[in-house]
Amino acid sequence: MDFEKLKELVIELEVDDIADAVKEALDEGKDAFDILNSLTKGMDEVGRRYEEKEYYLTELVLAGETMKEAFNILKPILAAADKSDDKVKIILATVKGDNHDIGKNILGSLLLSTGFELYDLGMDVDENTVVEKVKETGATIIALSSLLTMTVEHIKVVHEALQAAGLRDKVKLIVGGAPLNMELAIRLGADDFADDAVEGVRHIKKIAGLE
Ligand code: B12
Repeated sequence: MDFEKLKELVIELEVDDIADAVKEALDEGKDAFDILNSLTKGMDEVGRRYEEKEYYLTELVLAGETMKEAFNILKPILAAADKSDDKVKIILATVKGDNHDIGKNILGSLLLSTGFELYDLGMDVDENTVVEKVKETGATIIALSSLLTMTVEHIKVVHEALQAAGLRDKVKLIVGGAPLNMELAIRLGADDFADDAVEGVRHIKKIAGLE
């Protein structure tokens, strides 16, 4: 199972075959990160086809499902790559009103494999859920994803809810997603922004004081 074929399976929306293909690649000794990377490249191409109007919403949904099937196989392996104790706790969520979670899930998988204790709240998450989770877990990092221009303002809502709860100076808030950049992120009350998941992990390590 070569990497090009894995990428093709995402592009061709082979939701029923992807899990076996990922298993096959793992059995052959391929690295879980490299597999994830090929799948992400496939997803990039799906996004391009959607923008070019070669693919429509149905295809997008199927591509999302295909990625999820693959993640289910990869997640425990990525998580097992790390064995350290005393992990930094991080809350991950896609903001309220936004149902895009593929990028968030990639970041989550990488964080799990890099030594964080991850609390993934899913998508369409409101500010109170985030605040409650900070109280419950004592997490020191919050990572929010927003793919829609319409929903980026919700980052500010979370920032303000944390302030109101007296928690804002106890946590670092990092955000990501295509409509964002550093300037907008800071304006919305975040501490940091990163372009992609790999960069995101690097930034998160830094703000967590790990490097
Ligand atoms: C797949 C997809 C969907 C799927 C989502 C499936 C799922 N489970 O996620 C479905 C079909 C559900 C969907 C729905 C919609 N979508 Co859509 N979708 C996409 C698409 C094609 C790809 C997104 C994706 O997964 N990319 C692959 C991942 C890997 O990349 P990513 O998400 O950008 O994440 C990377 C980085 O941004 C970063 N990152 C992401 N989050 C975070 C967080 C942190 C903390 C950090 C550090 C980094 C980080 O790291 C990731 C990996 O490197 C994009 C177009 C595109 N090319 O991006 C449109 C797009 C995002 N969708 C769009 C729209 C408009 C919609 C709909 C409103 C369409 C509609 N008319 O119904 C709905 C909204 C539903 C809702 N309420 O959320 C627009 C948004 C425009 C805008 N700026 O507001 C886009 C840009 C398409 C377009 N050009 O019009 N969509």
